[in-house]
Order: sequence, then structure tokens, then C-alpha cells
Amino acid sequence: MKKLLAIAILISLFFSASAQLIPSTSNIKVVKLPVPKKQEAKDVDLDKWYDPSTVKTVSRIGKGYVNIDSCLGKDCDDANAKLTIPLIYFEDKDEDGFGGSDLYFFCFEKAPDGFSANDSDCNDNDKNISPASGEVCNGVDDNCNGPIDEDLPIYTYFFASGDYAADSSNAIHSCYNYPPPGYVKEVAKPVLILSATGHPINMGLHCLSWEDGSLSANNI
Ligand SMILES: [Ca+2]
Ligand SMILES: [Ca+2]
Ligand SMILES: [Ca+2]
Ligand SMILES: [Ca+2]
Repeated sequence: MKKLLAIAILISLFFSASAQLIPSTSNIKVVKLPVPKKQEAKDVDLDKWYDPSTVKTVSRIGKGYVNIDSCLGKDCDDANAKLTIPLIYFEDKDEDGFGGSDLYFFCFEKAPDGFSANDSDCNDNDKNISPASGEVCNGVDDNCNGPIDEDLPIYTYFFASGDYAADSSNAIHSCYNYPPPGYVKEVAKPVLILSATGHPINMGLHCLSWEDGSLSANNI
């Protein structure tokens, strides 16, 4: 009998404790959590870049809009899937098709007038100087490849002394097709000088040409 009584007491204590653990439904308050706000925008050209002028804060993404968090960024032209961010173009002041170093941003597929997609013009104030130009002998890098007056025919000129004679020990090389002052095209050669009566009066080294080749034994 005592055993049965003990069991009954234990069962009673168990249910009493359980009842205390379970809260009464009358004490539960239902709290409505706010719906997270989102930012939506249009992406008409479906390039994953959104039109920043159409951004709205909403509770639910609307039809025809996208969540800007799923986009790659602001679209500078939402009507053209080939354009997303403004592109760099270089001012082409001399309009030779090659830009200088001044850069600008445009939301254009191609460079607008007066600009170029490249910056390879080494002189943007002279349309005769650009990567499309040919190198000419002028002391200038006309073709913008770095070297000056490269790959041109080279001429040799010889220093001329006071009597116009010259020798090969004082030679210079130049792409100019005429000698600088004080130089001649050819090394001096022996020239026979005749007197008015036709007799030899001097044998010496004289230049056969002086710049335009006009110098000769007859007009010395
Ligand atoms: Ca676009
Ligand atoms: Ca240019
Ligand atoms: Ca040149
Ligand atoms: Ca050059």
C-alpha cells in the first residue's frame, strides 16, 4: 500500500512540474516582424546593370523590376546591353584618328567626334605626326614609335677645309640628303689645275663637288 502511495505522489509531482514548464498561451504575444525593404530598379536591356534613375525602395520586387543587389552596378545606358559603364576616350585635337593623353569618359560605344579610343598620338597638335605617318628626316619622331629618323637612307659627308679639300678622316653620317655647312659630299681627289694657256700649274686635293656639285677644276 505504501508503495502505491509513493508512486501516486511521484506521478503527481511530475505533472505539476510539467505544467510549470509549459507557458500559458494567454501569456504569448505575437510580434509581427517588419518585412525587409528592398531596392528595385529597371534593367530594360537585361545586361544585369540597373537604371539608376528608376531605383525605388519597396517591400516586394515588382514586375519588370530587379533587385539592385542582384545587379552588377549602375547602367549608363539601359537601352544598350553593350554599354554598362562609361568608357575612356582620348581627345584627338589634331583629328588624325589618334588620341593624345587627355582622357574623358563617355557612355558611347564608339569615340565621338574629336576623340579616339587610343592614346597613341605622340604629338596631338600636328596631324602629320602619328602612328600612321611615315618617318621622314627632320629630327622628329614622325611615326610615334620612339626612335627619331630611323630606317632612312644615310648619307656620309666629309669635313671641308678652307680650300674645300676634304678627307675621309672627318666624316659624319646623316639622313639629310644635303651636307651641313662646312661639309661636302665627296672625299677630295687630285685635280689638275690648268693655266690660261693650258699648262698645268698645280696638282692638289680639291673637292669634286661642293653641296650642289658646281665646284670643279674650271671654276676654282
Ligand atoms: Ca546597358
Ligand atoms: Ca591626334
Ligand atoms: Ca622623323
Ligand atoms: Ca620614329
